[in-house]
Amino acid sequence: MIMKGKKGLIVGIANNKSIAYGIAKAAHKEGAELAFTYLNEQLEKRVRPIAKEFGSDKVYKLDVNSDEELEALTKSLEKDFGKIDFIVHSVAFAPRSALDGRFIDTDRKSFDIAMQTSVYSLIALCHACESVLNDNGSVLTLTYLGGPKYIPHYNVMGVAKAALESSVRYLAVDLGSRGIRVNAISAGPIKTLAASGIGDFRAILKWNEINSPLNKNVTIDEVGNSGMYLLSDLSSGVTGEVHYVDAGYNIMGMGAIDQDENGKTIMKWDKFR
Ligand code: 0WD
Repeated sequence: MIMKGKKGLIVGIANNKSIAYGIAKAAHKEGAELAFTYLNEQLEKRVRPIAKEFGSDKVYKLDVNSDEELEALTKSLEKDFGKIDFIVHSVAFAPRSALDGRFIDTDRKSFDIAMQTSVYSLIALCHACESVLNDNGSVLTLTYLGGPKYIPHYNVMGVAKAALESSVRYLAVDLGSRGIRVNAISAGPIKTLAASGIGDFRAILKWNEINSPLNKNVTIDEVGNSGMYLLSDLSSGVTGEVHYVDAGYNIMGMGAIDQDENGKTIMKWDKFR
């Protein structure tokens, strides 16, 4: 029980397919006490039963774009949950229209929305929670390979993830003097509500499965288990990192090679066409 005695805040559960749900599940299994947030009333109906599943009645409304709600959250947290040891930030959004077509056509408003919700939200959350976070705490966010590399359709969200990964490094320095660590997990593609907004997502999943060293896609449980390392004291010497949990896909410089029935060398992808 590596999280026994630790309290944490989980931001970004939409349903039980969410990556944040996988992390909450693993944290609960390892003995952590959890508090949750929901974006709106529609999602509250999903998040409350999930909190209950993990033995918690600490559920708060939070739109990460609202300074008022961030302030209210920290006040409520301190009052009825006390100081916390970790935060999971698992939030991203871009208008669907910006996740298709040419990146060059990204309009100013979509760019702002994507950056505010997917990047500034981490900074704002850390700033708001600074006073309720215990020394030697841990902050974890979720990113994707579309930040450092080109991924079809990821567009403005790729730029947002690059900025998020950079923010992780700057926040790691600011909070490092109190022993608070800030890291990201770069997860492989997983079918969630947010992912359904990305064009050709099924093809992306298949491509990753075929071309990753482990020949599979990762699950939210695998991301959750890896998250336990970064949230727990096991990683007390690790901060500012982007840790890949993607079945190894990011190490590949070229798609995997295979052989057809005649022993001829082909791209593994060709077998699935
Ligand atoms: O393939 C994937 N699914 C990957 C996701 C691969 C690598 C990284 N990620 C990242 C996402 O970019 C995101 O940062 O993981 C994080 C979590 O995404 P998810 O678990 O894939 O998606 P989902 O279950 O939809 O949870 C994201 C939630 C929102 O869901 P919806 O679908 O309603 O947008 O983020 C929350 C919301 O619950 N959210 C907000 N929370 C507070 N304030 C806001 C907001 N303004 N906007 C979205």
